[in-house]
Amino acid sequence: MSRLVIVSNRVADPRKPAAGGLAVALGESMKKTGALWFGWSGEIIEEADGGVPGEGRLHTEQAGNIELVTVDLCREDHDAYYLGYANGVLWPVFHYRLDLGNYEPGFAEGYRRVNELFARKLLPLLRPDDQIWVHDYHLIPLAANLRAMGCRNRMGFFLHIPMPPPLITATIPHQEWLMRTLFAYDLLGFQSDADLLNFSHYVQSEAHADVLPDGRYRAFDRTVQAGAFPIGIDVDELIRLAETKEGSQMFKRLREEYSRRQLLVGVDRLDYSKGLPQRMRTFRELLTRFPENKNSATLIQIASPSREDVDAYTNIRTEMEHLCGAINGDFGELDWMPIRYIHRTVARKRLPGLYRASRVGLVTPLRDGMNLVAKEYIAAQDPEDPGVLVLSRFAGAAEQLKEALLVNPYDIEHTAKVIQQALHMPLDERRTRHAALLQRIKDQDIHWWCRTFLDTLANLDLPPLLLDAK
Ligand code: ADQ
Repeated sequence: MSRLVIVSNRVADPRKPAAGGLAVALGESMKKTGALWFGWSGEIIEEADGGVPGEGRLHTEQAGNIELVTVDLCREDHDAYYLGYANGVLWPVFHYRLDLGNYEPGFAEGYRRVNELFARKLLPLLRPDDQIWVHDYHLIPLAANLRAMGCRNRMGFFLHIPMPPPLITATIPHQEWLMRTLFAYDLLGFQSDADLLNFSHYVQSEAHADVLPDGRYRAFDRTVQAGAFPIGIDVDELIRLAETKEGSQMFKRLREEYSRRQLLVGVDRLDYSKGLPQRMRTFRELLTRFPENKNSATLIQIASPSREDVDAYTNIRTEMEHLCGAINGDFGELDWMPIRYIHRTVARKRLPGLYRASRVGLVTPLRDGMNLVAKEYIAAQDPEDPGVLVLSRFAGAAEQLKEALLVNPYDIEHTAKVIQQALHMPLDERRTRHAALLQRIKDQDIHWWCRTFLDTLANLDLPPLLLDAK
């Protein structure tokens, strides 16, 4: 069995409680074969302390039979690669927010430099039969860099965020180069069929690729396989967490506190793609249009701080504070506040109890690759008395979770009506919808996702060729 090499912007010790679902799932695959996990150390070295562009010190740590290898970045590289091209250009554009892109000329150069640095540091650590799995928009050109240095290993890439339509992709500075580097991989994974279709349209219209009869794409003297591999969650772990002492205490406390009221929940990073201001306006519309919800419907919105040093994120915090303050001021009573807004990360073990106590889960991003909160909300419900998921049709999850109530989050009036429907849904219908949703997230859970992607990569019959990264 060949060793697995994971490359992602950040690296986590899968044995630590804060590791998160992805790290745990990858950890499981990695444990089987032994593995190397490579990424940025999280350290930024200032120029005054010896930080040099395109250079970085390596750190190695052993986590069982997984080797964690990380590299430092100097300030200039970090700002151009991470804050700049990755989160200031690719993130907004891939989420259809051309207005929020920050197209400074030096960003692409820094992004290339860091990908080249990653490749240079990783190459000597590779064994000939390693399988390499690269994750997300930070590292699109990594395979092309590795191939240019002579690497012939099998390489797969998974894009966690949406793939936009061709003309949106075309707005990205250096997009021809960026998209061409995708062809250095052997397998490309997307979250949904819609993303795969956008990729397919792009390569046919912009790269003049041939689609082979078996569905593979041929361009730039390379053939690449592409598919949709919707990421899942660890459903059993979520159910277990909901039923632990801590989970059930949280559930009981909230149910007692809100015994005469209806709870709604939202859990997100504070990111403009998550549609939070629209959600707050929709909640106001719910209270105005259906006044019976006053002194009853209560929204707990947890929004964890995120990327606060990227310019496009500065306004959203102020906007949220303003909206929540205004709604609470206009509708609140001495003994009731409509919105409990928490601008912090909540410990993972507390989320299942919160989800379970909430009659409605609000997952209403304007655009999202998948959205794991939607799946966590379903997994945490009591099957005898489940809550209702209100889900944006623009989340990748909507392709799978058809039994949720699907909404257009830009349409505040209609979404408010759907939330009202969710709050009054009869028990029978709630159970039927929940059972179907639960089955779906069980069938395609995080283990299924890891296994399916890696098996597909391992079984490809493709001798890797070389591609110039320049
Ligand atoms: P994210 O944009 O981070 O991920 P999401 O899929 O919702 O979005 O995952 C967030 C995770 O963090 C969930 O497990 C959630 O429980 C947790 N989380 C979020 N807010 C939290 C809070 N305030 N406190 C505690 N925990 C919180 C990217 C893509 C998604 C894609 C994932 C995985 O943008 O579309 O689903 O990767 O591929």
